Amino acid sequence: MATIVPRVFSGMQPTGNLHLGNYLGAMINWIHMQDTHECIYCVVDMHAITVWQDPKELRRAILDVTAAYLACGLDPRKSIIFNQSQVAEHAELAWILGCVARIGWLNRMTQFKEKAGKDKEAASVGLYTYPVLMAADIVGYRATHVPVGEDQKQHLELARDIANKFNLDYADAIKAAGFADGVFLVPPEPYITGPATRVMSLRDGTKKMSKSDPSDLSRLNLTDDADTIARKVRKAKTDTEPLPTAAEGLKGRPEADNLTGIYAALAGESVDKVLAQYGGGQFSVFKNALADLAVAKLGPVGEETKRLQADPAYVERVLREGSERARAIAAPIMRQAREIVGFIVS
Ligand code: AQP
Repeated sequence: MATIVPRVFSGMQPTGNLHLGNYLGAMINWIHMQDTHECIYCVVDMHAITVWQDPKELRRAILDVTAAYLACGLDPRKSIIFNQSQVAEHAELAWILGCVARIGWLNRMTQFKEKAGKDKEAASVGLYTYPVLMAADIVGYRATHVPVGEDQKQHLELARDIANKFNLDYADAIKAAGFADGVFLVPPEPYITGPATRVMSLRDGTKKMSKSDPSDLSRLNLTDDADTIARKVRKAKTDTEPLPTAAEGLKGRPEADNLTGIYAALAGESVDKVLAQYGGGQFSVFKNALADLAVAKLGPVGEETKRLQADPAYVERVLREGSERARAIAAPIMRQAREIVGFIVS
């Protein structure tokens, strides 16, 4: 009963087009882990509405993000692919975990501070408690590994703290339920690895590449066509110095650092190797090479995404079947959670 199965859970928000940061920071690991782990990949639509979304746009974005998942190489025969709102256990467990988490813990979340901006009183309660729902998403499947970008590290630490506190608060009930080691909720391990765990904006090397940046020039979307990719790379902000010949020369040069990191990640090479080839030369030469590389890597993903977007019935079926499989895992865990906290389960 208390066996812990190695299990991966992660998700992306349908708040716009997926971009190179989502791809290099998380997706690349998601794809590889399909062959070594049981994987559950979610389109986190409930997280999306922490900021108001137009309902028609949201519905389309859920299908678009799912199409992008499939186009990147997530395989519904290997992984469970579904959207969060179709599995009600996420919301139910989030309520219980919200009663375990402390306000002081949430007050320390830097992403809330960034997203809420100056007028925190006007932010939604959902935006504030978002990390609790994220914890429920993960621990509700007793997932052990969570592949994410660097920006999610703090939320993952919080998820571990919540799981540990739940296990302590309900230690006797957990043992009585048959979990001899006292671990009912499994503290998840963040899996933050790869050459580009934090991809920065093409317009400002100090800001994260993000779906919600108002400037489309700040990111490479997975659906951008070849001309658009080339134009965005050419327009990417750089400084006036030529590229250095070794990685240490990138210190204090955020834009050069970002672009060489992107090149290295896409080419599967080290930054030093990239600089050995392009260091000392003009940015324009390097940018042309980067544009060609990005078109070669992202072009096929964009084409396949568009093909799948034209077949919404198939994409909906993937989500429906994935939701059923996800529910089959989450429902018994939720039932145990209800019993452990003392609810009457009939
Ligand atoms: N710039 C990035 N570099 C590396 N990884 C990134 N991720 C996001 N941006 C970068 C990783 O992608 C996964 C999904 O992220 P998300 O959709 O849940 O939301 P987010 O982290 O808030 O990403 P965005 O693009 O910035 O969305 P908006 O603008 O809507 O807030 C996560 O694993 C994340 O780490």
